Amino acid sequence: TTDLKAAVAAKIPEEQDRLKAIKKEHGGKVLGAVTVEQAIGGMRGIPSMLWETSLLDPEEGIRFRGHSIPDLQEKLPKAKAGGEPIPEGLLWLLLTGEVPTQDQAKSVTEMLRERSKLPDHVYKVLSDTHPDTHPMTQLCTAVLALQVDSKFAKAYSQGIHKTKYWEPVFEDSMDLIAKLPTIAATIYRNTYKGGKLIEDDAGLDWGASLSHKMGYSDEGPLEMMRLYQTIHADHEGGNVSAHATHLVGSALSDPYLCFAAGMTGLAGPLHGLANQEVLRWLNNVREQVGDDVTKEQLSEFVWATLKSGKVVPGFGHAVLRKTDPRYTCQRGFAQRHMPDYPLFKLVSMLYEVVPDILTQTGKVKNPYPNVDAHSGVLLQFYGMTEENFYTVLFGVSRSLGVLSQGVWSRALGLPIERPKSLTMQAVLDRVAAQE
Ligand code: NMX
Ligand code: MLT
Repeated sequence: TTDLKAAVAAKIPEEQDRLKAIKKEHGGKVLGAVTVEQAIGGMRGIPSMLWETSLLDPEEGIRFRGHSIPDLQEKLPKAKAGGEPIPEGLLWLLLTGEVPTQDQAKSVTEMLRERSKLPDHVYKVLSDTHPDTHPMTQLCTAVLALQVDSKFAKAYSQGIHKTKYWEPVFEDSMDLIAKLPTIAATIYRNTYKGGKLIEDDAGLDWGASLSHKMGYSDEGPLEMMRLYQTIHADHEGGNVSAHATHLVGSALSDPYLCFAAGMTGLAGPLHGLANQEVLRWLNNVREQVGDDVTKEQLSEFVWATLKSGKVVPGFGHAVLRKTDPRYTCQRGFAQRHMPDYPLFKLVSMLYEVVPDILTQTGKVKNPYPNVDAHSGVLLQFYGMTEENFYTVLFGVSRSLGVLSQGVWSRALGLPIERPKSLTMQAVLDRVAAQE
């Protein structure tokens, strides 16, 4: 079939049975003990939630439904031969577990295009926001404004049977994903281009049309945006944006409400806002030292950042312990398309300098670069210079992963999330009881 909803529907019974069997046969088995350090240390490493769309290995990085990023660059359908994958193909993969054919990916492009029109009131909400409102706040506002059209919220209020939840959740998720490029481009044009919007090009795929509506329609930025939107889509379930979306969804809040929650988390500087922070940091280097910076000057700059009690943005990771394959993928793109670009050279030099310094601090668990260290270089090269907008691009992509999982969470009947919290005294009491 080329019908995405039908393809998902066909998978649901076997996955429901699989989960039932896992619960029945292994429900009482232990996945891992929880230490005091984990409970007070951001729950790092505690295996405590289901997330079907992707899985991360600390050394190797992310796999989407079992596929690594290089693997997907090869296998996913493309807009042009030998080019970058289109994110619609990834959406099919995330939702069904199967790499789509060219026709299946094309049908997703068409399905999203049919749903892409933004209601007038959302344009109005966006044009009425205070001009200094951060683009991520505007994104959350627009998503919440769309919630009035939630098919799940309506169906729930009309008493939908729980076995059918996934269907309106699927519909809302596709509606929202379809509209996000227009929302993002509208935010961009309102904030930086005097509100002059750009007519869509009906021949373009979902990722490319985002770039086009922002005002960048050459082949270079279109291909870059397809890749960007593919690789930022998902990073298993425990990262702040995915977990927030999942948590809020577990209360049966509809996809608009869940996604807005995820995006308020993505807007934090230790998470998605790091791509903005990286650019600011790079611009500071260039302002203070110039473009011909030496490794020694760069080292001094890194140390100064650390000594002033700040993090080096774009480096480190809560779970990865090697260079992020999303970084490597973007570096490959830069090597192919902009090898002599000064900003790329600066970022490459940072790769040689920062890991050593972070290792010398003796406390940073992963001294290597993450996805955010490199994305700004690609965007700057194609003229998208407004770094405060970068996290919105990350957020549009993240919708693919977190909303796909949201469909599966409802299809599998996952319950409301409610972990146990403890006071410090309760921690001490539990420890004492074991001694
Ligand atoms: N620069 C300076 N210090 C760092 C860095 C860094 N890049 N990374 C970790 N540390 C510090 C960290 O602040 C902590 O210090 P303290 O004990 O004084 O509180 C110590 O090293 C141990 O932290 P880790 O266990 O290595 O890292 P954690 O899991 O707590 O945090 C990040 C992970 C990603 C929040 C952290 O590495 C960081 O702040 N990186 C910079 C911001 C960034 O690039 N975020 C983007 C992540 C990817 N994304 O898009 O979400
Ligand atoms: C992400 O893409 O969500 C980030 O790398 C953060 C994470 O996985 O913790």
